Amino acid sequence: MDCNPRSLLCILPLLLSCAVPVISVIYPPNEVNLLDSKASQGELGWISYPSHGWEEISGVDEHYTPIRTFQVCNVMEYSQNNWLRTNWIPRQSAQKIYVELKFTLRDCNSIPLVLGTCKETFNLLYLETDDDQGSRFQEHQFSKIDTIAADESFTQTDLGDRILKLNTEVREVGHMTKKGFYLAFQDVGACVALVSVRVYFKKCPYTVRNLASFPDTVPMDSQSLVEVKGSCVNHSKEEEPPRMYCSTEGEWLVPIGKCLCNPGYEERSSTCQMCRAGFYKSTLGNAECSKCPPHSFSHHEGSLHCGCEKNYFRAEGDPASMACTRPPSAPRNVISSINETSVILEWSWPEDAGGRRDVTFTVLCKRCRSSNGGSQRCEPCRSNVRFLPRATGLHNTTVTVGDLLAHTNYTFEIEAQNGVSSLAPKMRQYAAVTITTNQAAPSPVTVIRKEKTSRNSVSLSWQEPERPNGIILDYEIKYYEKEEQETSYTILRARGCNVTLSGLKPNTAYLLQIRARTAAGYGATSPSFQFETSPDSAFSISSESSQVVLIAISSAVAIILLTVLLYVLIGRFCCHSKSKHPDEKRLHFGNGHLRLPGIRTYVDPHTYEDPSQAVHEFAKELDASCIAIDKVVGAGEFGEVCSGRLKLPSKKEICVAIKTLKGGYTDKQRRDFLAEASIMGQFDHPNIIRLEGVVTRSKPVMIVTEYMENGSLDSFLRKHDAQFTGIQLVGMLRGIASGMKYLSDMGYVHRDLAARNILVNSNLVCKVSDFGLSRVLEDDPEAAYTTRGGKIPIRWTAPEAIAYRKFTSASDAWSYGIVLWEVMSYGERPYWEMSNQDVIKAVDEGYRLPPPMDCPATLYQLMLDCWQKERNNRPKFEQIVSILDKLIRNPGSLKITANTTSRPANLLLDRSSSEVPSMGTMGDWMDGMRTLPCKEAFSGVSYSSCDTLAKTSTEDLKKVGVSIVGPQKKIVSSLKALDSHTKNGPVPV
Ligand code: ACK
Repeated sequence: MDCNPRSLLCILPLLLSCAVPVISVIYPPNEVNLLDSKASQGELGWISYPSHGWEEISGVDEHYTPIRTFQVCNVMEYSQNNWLRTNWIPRQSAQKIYVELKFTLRDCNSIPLVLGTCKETFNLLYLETDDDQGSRFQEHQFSKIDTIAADESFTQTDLGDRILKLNTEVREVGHMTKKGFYLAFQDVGACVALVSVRVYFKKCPYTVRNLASFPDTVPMDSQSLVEVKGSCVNHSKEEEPPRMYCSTEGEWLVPIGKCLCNPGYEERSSTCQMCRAGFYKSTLGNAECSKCPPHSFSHHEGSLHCGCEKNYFRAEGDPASMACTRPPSAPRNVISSINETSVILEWSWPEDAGGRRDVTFTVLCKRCRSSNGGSQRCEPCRSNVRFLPRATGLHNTTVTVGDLLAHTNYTFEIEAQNGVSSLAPKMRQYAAVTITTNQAAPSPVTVIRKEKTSRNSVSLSWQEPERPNGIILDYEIKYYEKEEQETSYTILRARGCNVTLSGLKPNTAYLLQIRARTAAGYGATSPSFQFETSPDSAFSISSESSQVVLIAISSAVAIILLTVLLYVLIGRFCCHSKSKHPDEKRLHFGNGHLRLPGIRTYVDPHTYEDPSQAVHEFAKELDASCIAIDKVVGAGEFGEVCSGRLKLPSKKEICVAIKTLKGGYTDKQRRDFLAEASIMGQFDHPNIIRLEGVVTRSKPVMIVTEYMENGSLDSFLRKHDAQFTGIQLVGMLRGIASGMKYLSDMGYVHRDLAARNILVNSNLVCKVSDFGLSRVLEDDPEAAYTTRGGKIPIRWTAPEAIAYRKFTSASDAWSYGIVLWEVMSYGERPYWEMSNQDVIKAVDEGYRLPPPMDCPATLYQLMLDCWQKERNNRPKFEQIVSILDKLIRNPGSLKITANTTSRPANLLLDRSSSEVPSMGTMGDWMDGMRTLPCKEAFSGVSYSSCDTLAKTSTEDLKKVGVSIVGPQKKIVSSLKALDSHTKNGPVPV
């Protein structure tokens, strides 16, 4: 239809024939249509009254959607009253309805020839009914809603054309109560086209806010809001009751409260969705699902937490977000420092803490004993063992364990634990350390008894301390008058557990305390013990008391005399040690013996007030310009050891070894370093390393000694395994023994005699080296901490020196026995790889090193003699030199080798169970015989050859008076051995 504005009927804006795609109209979601004329493609069937008034025609809307429209344009006629009534519209839940009209309306001016009846409005009316009244129509039943006028009828184009304009008008119809209603359009003479009629009401549409769903809600027609309760969406829970208000305009307002997704669910598009595999959510909340932490997994959807991988665990309090963890590895580098009967254990943090920070340490104490079969039997330590700060739950990597038993083996198991250790008992690891406690001072005397009391004396006895921790050497008894309160007291010593105190005042109260002393020192003092002397009943002194007085007087005189004598001796001793001239230092308590004038003795440089004075007394100061250093040959604790040359004025250049003191030393280090020179400088013997001099006035500080081409004996022997003849070895040993004899004659105890401290020159001459004081041992890599923080080279040291630091020439003799073994085994490590603790134990239990391969029996016997437990039974160095001299003179005797069948499987020979026959030289053997009952019988008998002796039978021995079974057997077996060796002939030298 051509829409010419001049054409009367052109009131529709668009043409029906225009073929364009249909665009469906989307209404706002809060509007619910009750009627939409556009939605109907067919006839709407509305009633027109009169029938020539409103007419239904098809057309297109502004979107070219086919629509049904109504139009009326009876502008040429008078008295128009044309009604158009809709079908009955059910109200549904609406209280207020909206009517949206879209229409075009021609203004009367645009219509040519119009006769003055033309109108530009129409009326909108409604009728409420509870049911459809069909075609029944009565005008007066309708109520007017409004008169509808066009806002604009035409729009002026740029070209001056006027285009019909579509008007939209919306009217509300107030509180509806009936089930439905009709709308009516009354035309009173306008030219109008009703393009669309939409009737709707507003609602708050279904929505989900804060995971709560709110249903479609029809608002009230008044101004008040409708409060609506929400319900939590699936898999969610109310955190706070969700509510919202629905406004009259169909809008949701003020959401309050919310719901949260259940564990295992997360919020996705306003719903709670299951966590995907590999994710978890353990809590109620709107957080997203989290990825499984390390070492955990979730194979299923909706996991609340992730399971731990194999060998990984989660402790009870561990959050689900924490990685699964495992027990820590064992602590590392356990170090024990024994101090008497306590031990400080230190260790390093485990390599793997299992992924946790809550690592603590637990120390388990076990007391271990070796059973007869050699296996260890351990039992938990006594409950009174003290742990400082405690045994369990340690946060630091150290603990002090006290109140252990002395000389006892303990094993400590140190376990690192964390929060999951209890969940994996099989995975728990610990580090163990075995220690043997040292000596300890005795525990206090607790029981003291009064045996007898008189006026002037009292006899007391007491019980030995519960834990003597060694042999009690004596007791110190301290007593004083109670009234004097310790301002003056008397101290006595007693060897046994009783004492009589005399010279006491009658009728007086005394307090007394006792403490026991062992090699480890004094124990704690006993509690004070009070006693009273009897009252003085007579004025005269009884004969008994006069006797006591006499004894007391004579004792006092004797004590005074002794004190004076001692004072004189000690006074002289002190004067000498502090005097300047070495020759004057003649009186000394070297090696525990009073040394007599006329024998040169060693002077401890520490007895000098200024030890550096000692250096200059015993060592020559060299000018550094006389020394040329060639190369470094080794390293000592204080610095490098170099080889070089020394050229003194008017002397031949000689090769020297130069020990240097590295820079940055302390005063003490300098003193200790030079102490060696002070000691060495006092010696002058072919088997003691010779001191050439020292450099102290320039830097570096140096000690210059003769050069020993073959270096240390141990490495030298290892380099030349099995390359020497027996005689050569014995020659070396003789040299060492001779050097040691010299040292012991000087009163010097070496304390660290070992092959590594013997130097060998190009002529295979062995010289004792490495002197010093305590630092010799500190220096020695073999030295291990044992007693009171001191270091001792366990494998070389006599048991008494290990146990209570009794270092004497006799303990040096023990060490010599070990050197002997080292030499004969060409530098083998004594006791191989046994631990120090095991060595101490084994030696203590009587085991001794077995003879080295091919070791002459005589030498092995010498070793065993050096290793006598009783130190006084060990040979003196003088005797050792003499034995070796005799061997050298009679090399054939070296042919007899000691029994080696037990080597190496049964490495140690049980000396306690097997008597090793003495295989010394004939001379030694005869020397040995002197201690036997038959010594007189042998004297005067001349044994010119071994044959003669070998043929001696038990019977023969009986004839000469040897009737004791032991010695007879010993002699015969010795003879047999000698016989076999003489038959084999002498060893070629
Ligand atoms: O076994 P060696 O070569 O001999 O290595 C050590 C090193 O220095 C550290 O002590 C060597 N050494 C020590 N004193 C002397 C010396 N007087 N002559 C030659 N080498 C020596 C020792």
